[in-house]
Amino acid sequence: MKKRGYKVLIVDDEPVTRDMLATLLSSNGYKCDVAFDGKQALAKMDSEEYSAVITDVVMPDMDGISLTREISRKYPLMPVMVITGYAGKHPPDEAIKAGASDFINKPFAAEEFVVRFQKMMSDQEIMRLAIKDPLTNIYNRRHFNEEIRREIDRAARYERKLSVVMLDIDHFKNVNDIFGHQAGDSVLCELAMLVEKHIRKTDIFARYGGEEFCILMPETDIADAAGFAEKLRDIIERSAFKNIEKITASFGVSEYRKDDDLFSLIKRADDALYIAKNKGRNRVERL
Ligand code: GH3
Ligand code: MG
Ligand code: MG
Repeated sequence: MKKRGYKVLIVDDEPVTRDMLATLLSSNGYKCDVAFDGKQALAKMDSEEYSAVITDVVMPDMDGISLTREISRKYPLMPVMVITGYAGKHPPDEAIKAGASDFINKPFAAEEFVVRFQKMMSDQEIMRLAIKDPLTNIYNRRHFNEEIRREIDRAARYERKLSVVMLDIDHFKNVNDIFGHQAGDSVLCELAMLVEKHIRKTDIFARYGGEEFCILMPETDIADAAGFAEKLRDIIERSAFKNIEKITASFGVSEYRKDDDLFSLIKRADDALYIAKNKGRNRVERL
């Protein structure tokens, strides 16, 4: 497995354990960073990207279980390994219930720790492959459909707003024909990054097909979703892309209605997109 660029955050108030873990992981090819408690760990995670977290349980300010709970809420894909030293006070299943991927009891053998850590990382990689699009590294259609089902249930049960924005690049075939498939691929990646920068943390953004993307917007009505789509349309039109300079995109927007299912909600966004294409592209339509 490729480890280059993998950075692990080690959270422990005891310098001895912290340094031991850092040495162990570094000698196995991982980059490491350290924090002395949960609060400092969360602050670091706000400004740095990590591939995994290893945390002790008993620490001042914020303990490892609370930290794990907070991480799984804020970063659902982050693998967390909890090092449990006081099995009596903190039963191991507490760590798993809080969202940890694995736990290991102190004291442990170095070899066991490394094997368990590597297993956790490869499980995480398999999970990532199942839900992410390999080109753009945003969610794939399968995961989007799972999320939309869940959000529809929530919108129905609690009578909440939910909208879908579908985006399709205009005349993308020309980009491939004129500049080549590789240039086309890099436009898809650049566009994904651009959109990701402008969505909310609670929005779900996915590559739905070739040059078609979907944004699921919980707690958003159709007027706000269409307003957001219009803003995005304008940003895309004004952005310079590598190699090809300009692209435009068309948008279709729909909002959850009582008795909608995944297919009917997406179909309205798709139909609206079709109208946007027919009316000349580079525009937003809603249905
Ligand atoms: P329209 O404005 O009607 O959407 O026109 P279009 O050319 O964008 O649409 P069309 O569906 O005719 O063509 C889509 C193109 O997207 C053709 C296909 O080769 C390209 N495409 C799909 N997936 C990828 C990909 O992963 N990489 C690249 N480079 N091109 C892709
Ligand atoms: Mg297109
Ligand atoms: Mg298309």
